[in-house]
Amino acid sequence: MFVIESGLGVWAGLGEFMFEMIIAALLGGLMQPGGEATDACPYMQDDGEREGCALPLGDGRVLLLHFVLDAEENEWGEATDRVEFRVVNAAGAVEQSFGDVLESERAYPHVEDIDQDGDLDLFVPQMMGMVNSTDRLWVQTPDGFVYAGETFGISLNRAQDGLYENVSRASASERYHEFYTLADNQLIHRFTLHAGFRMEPCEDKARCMVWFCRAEDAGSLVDLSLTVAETEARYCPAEPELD
Ligand SMILES: [Ca+2]
Repeated sequence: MFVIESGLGVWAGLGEFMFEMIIAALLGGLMQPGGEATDACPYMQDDGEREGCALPLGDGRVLLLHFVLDAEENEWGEATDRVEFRVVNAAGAVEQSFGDVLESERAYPHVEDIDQDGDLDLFVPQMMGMVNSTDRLWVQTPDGFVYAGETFGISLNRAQDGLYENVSRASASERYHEFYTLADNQLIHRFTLHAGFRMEPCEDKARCMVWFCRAEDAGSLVDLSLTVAETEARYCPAEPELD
């Protein structure tokens, strides 16, 4: 890593070779325009406090992160952190500044092109359990990042019919499959499928392991022109084979 000790004014007058080096550093998410060296964001902080870092957005643009400890208070009156973002283009100009709450103690925000439109979108982690977490999603648009909504589970993924799915672990043998739509930069929860194995009385044994999948929290099915039966038939996962 290297550090350029110069302000933005001097920066504009640098030679072509230096300029290319700076762009290369920006592409790697290593340096903040204006001089300060910035590391690429890790996925998780092992110990200590999170430090400022950068997420490459492509085309020489980077998303710079700055953490403000104990800046907010959540609904339980607990102090939580805040993260400030700056989108900086290849010329070193700030395109957008915005911020968000960051309730997760260890996880860093990360970028991923969730809607596959070629622009990286931003996930800001909130409450984290052993497996599941809540993330706040910011979709990148031509006008910058726009807050879209919250998602809960292991990770949000594209599913069939333009829906998005996030699977959360309810227990060792049960999962919740949360389905969303993402349109007009709004992530909207549509329905939940509860699936897994459970023990039930059966004929030849006292109890048997039985596969189940049922729609819950399905108030938005009407908007999707789906009945509960159609939803379960179309979106329930196949019964996995047991060893
Ligand atoms: Ca995208």
